Amino acid sequence: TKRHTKISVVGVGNVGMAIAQTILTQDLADELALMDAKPDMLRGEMLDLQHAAAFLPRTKISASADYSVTVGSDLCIVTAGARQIPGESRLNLLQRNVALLSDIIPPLAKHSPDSILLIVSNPVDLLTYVSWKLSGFPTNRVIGSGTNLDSSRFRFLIADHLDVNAQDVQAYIVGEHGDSSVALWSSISIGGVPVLSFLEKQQIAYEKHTLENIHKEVINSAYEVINLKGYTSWAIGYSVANLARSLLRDQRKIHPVSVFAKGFYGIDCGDVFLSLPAHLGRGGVLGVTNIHLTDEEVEKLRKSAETILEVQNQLGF
Ligand code: LAC
Repeated sequence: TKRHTKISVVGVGNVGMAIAQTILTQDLADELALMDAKPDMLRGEMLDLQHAAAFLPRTKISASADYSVTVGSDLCIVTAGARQIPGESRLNLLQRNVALLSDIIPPLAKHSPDSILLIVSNPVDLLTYVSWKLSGFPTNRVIGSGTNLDSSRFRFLIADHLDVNAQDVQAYIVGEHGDSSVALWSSISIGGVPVLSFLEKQQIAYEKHTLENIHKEVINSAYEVINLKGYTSWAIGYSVANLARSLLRDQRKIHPVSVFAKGFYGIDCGDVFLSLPAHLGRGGVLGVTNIHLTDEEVEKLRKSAETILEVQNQLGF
């Protein structure tokens, strides 16, 4: 018998609603609870989603500014927080959003003590660490959306460059969901064919800087979306629904997401959360995959961990 699943989305701005809509269209939960501090907008969003019931799989949709609406959730997705202003780095959002999550996480965890926390608010790696400390949950049940989205952008750009389907491009970006993220060139494959031999077979001119430019474009294009429309929403919405499916349907799929990284890939500099290729299932993080990294990639990943810890160590958690 299919297990009853409840997802709570805390923060129903553009990101939260993109996630909520994708959860409904992909039939990922029996119950969807929406939470935000603005009761009118919250009720408006709930009614607007409920009115689509005739076109969607049946999902009980509730909404309240009170945490009781989230009770007994299997997955709590947190998108609440200020968003980047054009040109602002994600790290700059930190103080505003640490204060907000300090109010949100304890009651949310109390109402759903067995849930998986999935943090989306930025800077996501630091806020996932803060959520871990505030919730008291074991590390396997505290995850940040991390570079699952960066990796999707990476796969899109590689696929576009090589005229193939992004779903056939296996490529990871790991580390900070931010400027110090690391593109794992050495493990990119197209339909299982390592990218360098794929390029040779297709007689596509290969320049190392071409691949490095694609990584830079992943970072810059996220800033560009914010500069052009003020926020990102659709890609993060699909990215988080993709994670929710793997978690709640126990898919045991590998995703690059922000996990408790100490002890993996030589990261021993502190209790840091950053994105690594992790197996996700009903128990949350089931394990971290050991893929081969070149010495250069290991060094960049270590630097990314240090970038996060430099800021994190000033937080006082
Ligand atoms: C982005 C936000 C989710 O990368 O950080 O679009």
